[in-house]
Parts: sequence; C-alpha cells; structure tokens
Amino acid sequence: MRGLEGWYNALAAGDAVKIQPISSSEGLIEALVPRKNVFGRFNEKGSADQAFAANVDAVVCVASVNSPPFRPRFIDRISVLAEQCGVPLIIACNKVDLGIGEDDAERLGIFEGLGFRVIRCSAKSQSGTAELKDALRGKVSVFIGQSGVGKSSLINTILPDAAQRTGEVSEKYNRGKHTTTLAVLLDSKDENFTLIDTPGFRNLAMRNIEPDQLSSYFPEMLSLLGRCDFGASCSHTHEEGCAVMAAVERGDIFHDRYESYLRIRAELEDNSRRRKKNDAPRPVRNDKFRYEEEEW
Ligand SMILES: Nc1nc2c(ncn2[C@@H]2O[C@H](COP(=O)(O)OP(=O)(O)OP(=O)(O)O)[C@@H](O)[C@H]2O)c(=O)[nH]1
Ligand SMILES: [Mg+2]
Ligand SMILES: [Zn+2]
Repeated sequence: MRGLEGWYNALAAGDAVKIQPISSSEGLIEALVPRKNVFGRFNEKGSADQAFAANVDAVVCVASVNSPPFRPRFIDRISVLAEQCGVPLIIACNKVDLGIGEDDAERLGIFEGLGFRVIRCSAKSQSGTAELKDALRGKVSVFIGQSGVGKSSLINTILPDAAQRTGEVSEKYNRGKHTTTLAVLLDSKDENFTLIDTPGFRNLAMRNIEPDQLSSYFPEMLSLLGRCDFGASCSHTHEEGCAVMAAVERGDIFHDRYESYLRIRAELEDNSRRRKKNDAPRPVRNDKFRYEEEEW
C-alpha cells in the first residue's frame, strides 16, 4: 500500500483508510489517509519504526504506584516520545488505593511542575476515574504503559462495554503478564471517547531522535538552550559553562530527570555512531542499552 514503506506495521489503531467496496459487507483497503501524527517507537527486533497509534489527541501514560513499582524513568521516555509527536501527555497514576510513597509523590509533583497533567486514580476504588474521563472526553487517546499497570482496567471503567481482558501481576517478578496482545481502538460514539488500548512493553528503545534535538523534548531545558558557553553545540553532558548542568546543580532541574536525559542521550549517540560506521545494529540481548524495567 502507498505510504507505508519502511514501517514495521502496515496500519495502526487510529488510522483512516480508503476502501474499495467489493460487496455490501466487504471491501479492499486501497490507501492510507495521510496521518495527522503517529505515536510509536523504534522496533528493535524488526529494525523499523512501529506505530502504536495514529491520529491521536492525547497520550495517556499509565503508571502504577505499586505492583508493579512506580518507574518514573519510563514516564520520562514516554514524555520525550509524546513531545516528539507533538501531543499532550497525561500521566494516569493508577492503583492509588495501594498508597503512594513519599519519593513517588515527589516525582509526580515534579511532572506536574513541568506542565504534564497528572491524574491520581484507581480502577479498583474508582477514585480519580471521573477526572480521567473528563480529561479524555472528545479526544482520541492512546494508553501506554508497562504490563500490569492497569491500562485495560482503567479503559474498562471509562467504557464498561469495552470489556478488555485484564490479568494479574506476577507475584514472583512483580510485573504484568502481557495480557493485552494487540492494540485495539474502542469507541463510544454517544459519550465521545476514543480510547486505544495497547500491550505493555518492557523494552523502549529510543532511536529516531538526533542527539542534539533531545534537550528540546525536555520542557525544563527549553528556556536554557543557547545559554551554554558552547552555545547550540553543547551536549549538556560535561561541558564547562553549561547552563543545563548549572540548573541541575542549583536544583532547578530535577536530578533524576537529568539522569534520564543522560541515559537516553548515550543511547542515541551510540546508535548514531553505529549508523555512521554502518555497523550491524547492536544486538538486543545482553545489551546495556536495552532498558529492562529494573534499569529505568
Ligand atoms: N489494587 C489495584 N489493582 C488494580 C488496579 N487497576 C488494575 N489492577 C489490577 O492490576 C492487574 C493488571 O491490570 P491490567 O488492566 O490487566 O493491566 P494492563 O496495563 O492492561 O496490562 P497488559 O495488558 O499486560 O499490558 C489486574 O489484576 C488488575 O485487577 C487498581 O487501581 N488497584
Ligand atoms: Mg491490558
Ligand atoms: Zn549545556
């Protein structure tokens, strides 16, 4: 089909297509209607871009405060992808019925301070779900997050007819069991919600960003860009007179967000070096740039 060369998946949830009818109930997909935007990642195994969803108005990053544990660096990665896609990020912090620890509460406050909408909610007790529903009315929203955080459970509270299958969290590893296996778009025409449920994933490789572009996807760095002694060529990793590093020192940029910046940047630089040298892509297994849940 036209327009899909180079993608890992031909079509994504949220795509609009042109159909050539062949009977009253069947048709052939002829062409993809140009996408307003695509939210996705680089698929390491397939060595190609993978669209999770297309034509979205909001990215909902679902996190759990407990079981599985809160992983703010995963949210940092999603925030970069949402900024790159040009779509607002909503952080749905689920399972608040299990209690929020002090550090996690602080990190959530940091996200809020950066302008991201944070909704503390529980699919189990239903607290905060009305607020989430209000935030998503009239939008196409893609739910993203690690396995077991409760994406499908939250979708079921907003759209009870969706009846998405949910699964338990493994006691041994304290992570989900990949219950949802396909991205699926769920609609409620009357109430005007379009929600896209997606499978949780463990590995979120960051690839298609120029290393020098990365700082522009960190809202707390934006106003400082160009103020470093090395100007636009500053990588904000080691340079003398770096305005970003000075802001980290002062505590104006939260140290753990900066840590995420450094890790993502190292990963992007490593891959851009490999591309230039035409090296084989870095193998996925036993790879220090493979971000397992524990390392985020
Ligand atoms: N305590 C508590 N448990 C919840 C809450 N929301 C979901 N769960 C439980 O968490 C487990 C995982 O929920 P799912 O909705 O399947 O999670 P998911 O994010 O869709 O997981 P994948 O489809 O594997 O990516 C289930 O056992 C749910 O019952 C909540 O607010 N509080
Ligand atoms: Mg699910
Ligand atoms: Zn700098």
